Amino acid sequence: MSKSKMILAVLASLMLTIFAGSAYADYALNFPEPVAPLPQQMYDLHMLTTKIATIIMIVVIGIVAYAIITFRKSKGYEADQNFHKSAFGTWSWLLVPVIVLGIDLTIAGSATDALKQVEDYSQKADVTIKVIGSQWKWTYEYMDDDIRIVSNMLPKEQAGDDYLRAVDNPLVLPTNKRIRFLHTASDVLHAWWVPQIVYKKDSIPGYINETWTNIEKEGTYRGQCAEICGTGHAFMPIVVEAVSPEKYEAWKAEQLMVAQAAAAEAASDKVWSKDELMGRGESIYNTNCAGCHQVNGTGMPGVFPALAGSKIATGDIAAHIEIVLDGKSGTAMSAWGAQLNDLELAAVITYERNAWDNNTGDAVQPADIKSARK
Ligand code: HEC
Ligand SMILES: [Cu+2]
Repeated sequence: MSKSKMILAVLASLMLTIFAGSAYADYALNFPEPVAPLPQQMYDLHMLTTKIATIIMIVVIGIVAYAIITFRKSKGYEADQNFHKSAFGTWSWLLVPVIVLGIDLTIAGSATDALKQVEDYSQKADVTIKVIGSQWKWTYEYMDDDIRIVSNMLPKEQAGDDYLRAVDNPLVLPTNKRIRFLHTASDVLHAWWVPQIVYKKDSIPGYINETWTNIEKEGTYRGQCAEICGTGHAFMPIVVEAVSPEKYEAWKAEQLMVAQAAAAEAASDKVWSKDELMGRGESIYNTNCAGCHQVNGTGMPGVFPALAGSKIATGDIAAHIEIVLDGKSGTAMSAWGAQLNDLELAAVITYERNAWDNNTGDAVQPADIKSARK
């Protein structure tokens, strides 16, 4: 192939990649279209500034190109020593800053309104969600209802084409309601970022940031953590499922029913077999604990202790229950007593005491947890 043919082929394949349509929809050139009024306003601002910047770029490059060609030395051009005395030379010093200021104020005018809305907390929210970032998952607490969702990235085998974008439990939200997000984190800085539905603010441990939205269209909206938060930063995607208020109410009722059934089950005096507890404990462990202690229980040397062969996980049961219930203040090990019910705690502790060759043979019962709670 000749050189020019090769360049043509490369160009053609580039064009194909850019314009090939649906297969490459995810690699669009611009931001995804917002589905809420305030993000839409921000998107429009972005388009306005991009257009202005493009026009300025074309004008400036045009003038520079014209000057390079017209006033070049090889043509014998001699610099005009009296340019500054001409009318244009005199007034352009005033004119250019005025034009620049005019453009700035045009942008600032629209931006001020958007900024004012970002900080507008005066309206009552219909739904309030506390969004907690942690290494490396998102937890959503529905403040008006007793619902709590832990959202983990799906492994490659389950996610397929949506690998790095799919989660086990999405955040479900109603459309056409004022939604208030309270952002915080349990360990390091994170940032919950779903540009189609809401603007971004940092999630900071011990501090609460607020954002709000009103989603106008049903659909699945994706995002990710937007603050480098450690080695698992790329593995905390976000999925928001926006549904009609009716569907939302139905979903909520179902969640509450499931939670109630789970609470009733945990409160019953049934004595569980070790195998039953192990079966439940594994998934609870993988969802809540493996982020730090790792799926195979090896932890991360110097940061998160290994549970495989750990003194606590193979020693005194009371001490094991205590650290899981109350956590260890000043470390990343949080108190799970408020987050998991008695059965879940019994199951996860039983799992830790028997998985990875810990083989203590212990089966911790919900009743043991209940009495340890005091
Ligand atoms: C955010 C990270 C993190 C998560 C998630 C986490 N832990 Fe821990 N865990 C730690 C750290 C750090 C320690 C060490 C605390 C210390 O310094 O004593 C620890 C210690 C422990 C210990 C004592 C181990 C030993 O030998 O010292 C047990 C048992 C334990 N965690 C169980 C759990 C269980 C059960 C879960 C899930 C319900 C869990 N952890 C989730 C960070 C975590
Ligand atoms: Cu993060």
